[in-house]
Amino acid sequence: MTTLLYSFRRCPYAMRARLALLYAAGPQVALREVVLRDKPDAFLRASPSGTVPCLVLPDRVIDESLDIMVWAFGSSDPLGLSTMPPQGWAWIERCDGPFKYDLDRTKYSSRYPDLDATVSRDRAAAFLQDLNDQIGTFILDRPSLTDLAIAPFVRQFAFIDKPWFDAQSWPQLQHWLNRFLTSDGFASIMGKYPPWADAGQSQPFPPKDPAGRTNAPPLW
Ligand SMILES: N[C@@H](CCC(=O)N[C@@H](CS)C(=O)NCC(=O)O)C(=O)O
Repeated sequence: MTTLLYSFRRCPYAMRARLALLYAAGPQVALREVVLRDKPDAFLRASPSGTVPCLVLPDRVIDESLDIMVWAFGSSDPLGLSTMPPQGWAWIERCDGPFKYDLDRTKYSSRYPDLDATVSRDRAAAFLQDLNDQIGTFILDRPSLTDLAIAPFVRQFAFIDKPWFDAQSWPQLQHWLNRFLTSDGFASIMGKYPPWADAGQSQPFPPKDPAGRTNAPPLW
């Protein structure tokens, strides 16, 4: 049985899983694009949480994006991205915990009528200020899984109000995000696939490059 990846193009958790599969440059998986408002039965049977990404291996299911990243780099890691100090995991924890909490309350403020969205945005901005101060070229002193795990969430925040994001004094962060958004890797993980329905066709992922290879592109 081939490995299946249930994914959703614009989900930042699914993006980080696809980035890890791309940069691990292991065997292709069969990607199934899920429509979240109409989840296929096979996905709901496979996924304990009903969330994407969800990786279905012959012997087990991995339902958490970070676990999928670790799994991908566990089998191959040509760029050494998963070799990183505990500091990297601490940044990811801040991103997935308090930053994502405030990001959601900034982006979907109408769902939280009792909260002041500017307070949420200010708290998210404090994290981004720290991240800006941390970034040289990458978050750690060399490219790592930390960049892949966090970039999709900074992207999500930035596009809530891109002119506002661009007007902040976060030059390292803005440059880092821009390099990510314009990279070959980002283009490779953002291909558009038709939604998968039960009994539909999966798509091989990562896509092959023009030379027919699935080599990892250089990091941004
Ligand atoms: N902890 C999970 C969270 C994944 C998650 O929340 N994904 C969202 C999409 S961005 C989802 O599938 N939500 C279910 C829904 O909208 O029904 C992970 O890291 O994989």
